[in-house]
Amino acid sequence: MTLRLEPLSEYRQYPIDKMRQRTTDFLAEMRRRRSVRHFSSRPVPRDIVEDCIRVAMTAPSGANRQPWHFTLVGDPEVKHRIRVAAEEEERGFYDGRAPEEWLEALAPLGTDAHKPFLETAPYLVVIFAQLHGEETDGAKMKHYYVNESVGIATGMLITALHHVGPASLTHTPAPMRFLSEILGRPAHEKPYLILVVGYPESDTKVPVLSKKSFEQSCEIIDLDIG
Ligand code: IYR
Repeated sequence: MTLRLEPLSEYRQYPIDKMRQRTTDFLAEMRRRRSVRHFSSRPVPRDIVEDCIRVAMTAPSGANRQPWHFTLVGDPEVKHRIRVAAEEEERGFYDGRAPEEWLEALAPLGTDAHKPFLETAPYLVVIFAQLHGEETDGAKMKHYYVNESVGIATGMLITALHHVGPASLTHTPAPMRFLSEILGRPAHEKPYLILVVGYPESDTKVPVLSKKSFEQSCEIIDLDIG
């Protein structure tokens, strides 16, 4: 493939004060995001979730290979099968496989092996990471930085959904191979994460959690800092 260039015509710059207002607003908006574990069955319009997935698909990726696949599941019967299989794995995790230290780390989140939200939430976005792609002739196409690329796309999906309105929950039953079987995905696509999408149940409670301070998570190396 050869390099073809075009003008950066869609990029927008804002005056500094406008940028400040935008970061202030966006930070406040993102600080309102919470993972919820109790979902209402109230439907979310599918086109809205589809558009949020389209946002995720704009993510940067290794060599622009876009090594992801999204399966959007709204069919109650398929959600039921996913719930049954996930709860079986989760029981194995909570009743034996998980080390005590891990269970202690999870205690403040109040999670357990029951995953009713996999059925009650109107949509599950099941995200797969493609270990390689396919050329039009069926030959293998190499993918690069697969985990980084799919992680970035997933973060953009979570951000888009929050910006638009629905709540979401990242759910990672381990192991997740059952998702490939239920959803008929090929072996070279590794189940990456289930994003549960819907409205929170009314009066939903969330755990009291705090985020690290800016200084705990970010160091600045600049001329004006001692
Ligand atoms: N997959 C399990 C356990 C779990 C693990 C982590 I790390 C979490 O942040 C939350 C849950 C479950 O979904 O319950």
